[in-house]
Amino acid sequence: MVSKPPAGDPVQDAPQVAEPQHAAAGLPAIGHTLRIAQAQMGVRRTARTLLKVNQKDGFDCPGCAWPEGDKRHVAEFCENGAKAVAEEATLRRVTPDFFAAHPLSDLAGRSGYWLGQQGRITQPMYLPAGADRYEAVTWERAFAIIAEELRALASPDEALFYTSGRTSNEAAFLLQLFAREFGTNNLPDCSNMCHESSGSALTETIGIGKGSVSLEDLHQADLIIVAGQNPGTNHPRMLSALEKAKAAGARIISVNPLPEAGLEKFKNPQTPRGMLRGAALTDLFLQIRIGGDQALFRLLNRLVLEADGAVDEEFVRAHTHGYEEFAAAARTADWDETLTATGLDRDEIERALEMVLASRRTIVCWAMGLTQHKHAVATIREVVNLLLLRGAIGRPGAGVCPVRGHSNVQGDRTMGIFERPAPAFLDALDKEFGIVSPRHHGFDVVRSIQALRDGEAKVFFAMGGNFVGATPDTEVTEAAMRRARLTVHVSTKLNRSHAVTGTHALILPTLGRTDKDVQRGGRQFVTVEDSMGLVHASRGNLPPAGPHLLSEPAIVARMARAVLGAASATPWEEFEQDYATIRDRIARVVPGFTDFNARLARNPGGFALPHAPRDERRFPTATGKANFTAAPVEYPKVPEGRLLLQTLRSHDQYNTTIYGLDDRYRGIKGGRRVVLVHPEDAAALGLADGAYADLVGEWTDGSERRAPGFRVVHYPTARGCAAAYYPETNVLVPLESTADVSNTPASKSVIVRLEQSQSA
Ligand SMILES: Nc1nc2c(c(=O)[nH]1)N[C@H]1C(S)=C(S)[C@@H](COP(=O)(O)OP(=O)(O)OC[C@H]3O[C@@H](n4cnc5c(=O)[nH]c(N)nc54)[C@H](O)[C@@H]3O)O[C@H]1N2
Ligand SMILES: Nc1nc2c(c(=O)[nH]1)N[C@H]1C(S)=C(S)[C@@H](COP(=O)(O)OP(=O)(O)OC[C@H]3O[C@@H](n4cnc5c(=O)[nH]c(N)nc54)[C@H](O)[C@@H]3O)O[C@H]1N2
Ligand SMILES: [Mo]
Repeated sequence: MVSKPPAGDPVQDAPQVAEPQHAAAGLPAIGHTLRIAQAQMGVRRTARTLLKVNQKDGFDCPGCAWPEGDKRHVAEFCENGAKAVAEEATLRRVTPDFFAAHPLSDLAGRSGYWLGQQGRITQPMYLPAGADRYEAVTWERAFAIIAEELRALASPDEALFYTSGRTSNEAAFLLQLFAREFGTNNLPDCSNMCHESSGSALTETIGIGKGSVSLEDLHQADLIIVAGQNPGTNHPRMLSALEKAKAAGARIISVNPLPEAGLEKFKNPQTPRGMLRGAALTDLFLQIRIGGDQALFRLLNRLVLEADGAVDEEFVRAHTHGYEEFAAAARTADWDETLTATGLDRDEIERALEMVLASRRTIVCWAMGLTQHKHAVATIREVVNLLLLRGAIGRPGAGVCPVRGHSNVQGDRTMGIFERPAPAFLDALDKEFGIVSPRHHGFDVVRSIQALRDGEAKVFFAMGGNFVGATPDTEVTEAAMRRARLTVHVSTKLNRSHAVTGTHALILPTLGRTDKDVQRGGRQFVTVEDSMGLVHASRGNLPPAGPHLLSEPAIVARMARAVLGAASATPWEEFEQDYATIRDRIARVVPGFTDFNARLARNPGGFALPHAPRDERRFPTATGKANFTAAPVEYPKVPEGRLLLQTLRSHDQYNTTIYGLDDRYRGIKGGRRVVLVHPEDAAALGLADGAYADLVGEWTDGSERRAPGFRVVHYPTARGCAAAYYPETNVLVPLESTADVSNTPASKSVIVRLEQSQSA
């Protein structure tokens, strides 16, 4: 039976709090999954859909970017992947009648949860200037509106083309081609808020902004350090890899301000033994203060330098650059300062060192806990320093493993979705299509918001995502978006960005991963690249959510024809009819994709892209070697009586898409406005468990930002730290608070004070 979407809104936010759990993904996870899936899809559709997730003839899970192993299980998905599928394959529909019943003012007052629960959008919708309701519009008219606005711009750089990481390789390639033919590199993407810091740090140090390990490497590792990541919720299938590594003798260190259930113990639902007993995963839990990681790794590096025979001298000599300068900086690492920065004790760091020294094959995995800080790039470079000292790159079972978020965020970047494209990429693109791409850099996410705010940008186009919901400084961002002339969203479901619009606005409904895609050239598939650089096909098998939907490649192709007209020699129509013709072009432009179509046909499971450091210990950096770096150690300094807040995901959401109100492993349900605080910090602030507080952000320029009415939860986080969910707390992150170099919003370190509030 399919349940109705929630009727009332604003959703009652009344958090109930129980003890946090200590194990993840056992039987309750599966029962929970089926209940959620059946409520959206019904029983038959649930069975038909879930069995196709991540199979060689099926579709790529729209959840995370974790790779599939070569031997697939019948059910190659996790609880949260099933939720992602159910969200998309839902039978609920948002039709023109829905928009007639809900004027913009009504939509703007709804929660993100309510908006998402209404179902799939079925027709193109237009909000004319001054109107209070979206009305149905034909595709032709929609593209004409876009063409008119884009052509009226004083410069192509007044347009912004955003991409969220679910977009396929084919659609992403077309979108960046269109933007460059049109004349701009303004291609901000969700990566700017996500792993940009990893890309920046890795490109500089090892020459390629991607991870260097495969699943097989994880299985062979001696030591896996998981820093700043919550895989039990955000990459549940990674737990199987950790379990396998452990069974083969690996040890695991987790570095996190929170004790995350998935890392403590894993009850594998795919093995009978795992389900019953569960495997303890973490050997050493370093409960670090938020932002203390650079200091931790710097001290570990000093200790490795001092330990007898611990440096892989042959590797350092043959493959690296900058060792002396780095070693001089590392030798100054100070114990006392490190203990202050990390909140750890000496014994814990010494135990970590022993494990590092005992391991020949070390992998460091990380996610948003490292990337979203002011000193994120410096932190990740310090991680690389450790691996270089130990020769742990380009050796089986060792390397860097930034664990990506969106299922194709890595592929979108490979396809050229980047505001700072490499000249060689543009040269190849220009040669293939006979165009002249602009060479000057475009705007990233934060610069795009500033450009809208300052009137420098006037048209905003989004290929997926929820730009105003996901970006920082919500009030500033929403005001900026309202200054746009035209906003266009290619979307599957409703979200906040459809309610905060420019002078006029379009919603263009599109096929999702699970939908069957048939074009004039027959049934199509698309391709994606996972977090480990494996490229494979994805084929939906469900009847599309409605007869009016267009695929993402079709939308870009038609928009391009409408905007560029006869001036474009690109065969947009052919691209729309047969995606294989897009792949032929990708093969000629993007390194590593030679014979793209033929290789896909030969390898149903996909193929691996080349990775010079991993494959041949070759480092394509400016120096031709892997670069050691020596930045000053930084960590957040928090004034007396303040806490350092991280904004993170609950177990029941996908970024701004809220699946439900049950953060099961942390024991919080029924509401999302909670702030997790250490009991002793809370006591010092006079805040009992269950008290309500406003979170007041304090920024260096003296400005304040407020998020009212959060229930205080006494929780075993690191001292001096607090945690609350994103996107409710995005209002607290100043637009100017970003990481050095990568310009990623520092969403994991916001200085806040807690003010007792009356509102519950
Ligand atoms: N179900 C589900 N899956 C998802 C997503 C989702 O929303 N839901 N989102 C997808 C996306 S786009 C992404 S990017 C990934 C995100 O995956 P994660 O990065 O795991 O997501 P967050 O919830 O932001 O968790 C950050 C983790 O880092 C820790 N942390 C915070 N600050 C620090 C610090 O200073 N140091 C250290 N060492 N740790 C810290 C937090 O306690 C938390 O465990 O997941 C992807 N997968
Ligand atoms: N405070 C704070 N802010 C953060 C973060 C944080 O940890 N803290 N994390 C950041 C990170 S890591 C990321 S990746 C960003 C996420 O930023 P986004 O990627 O912009 O946000 P999502 O919530 O993933 O986007 C959800 C919307 O995508 C649309 N959608 C879903 N599937 C498809 C599809 O197949 N095609 C199309 N066209 N549309 C689709 C639906 O309309 C849905 O409402 O948020 C960032 N913001
Ligand atoms: Mo992300």
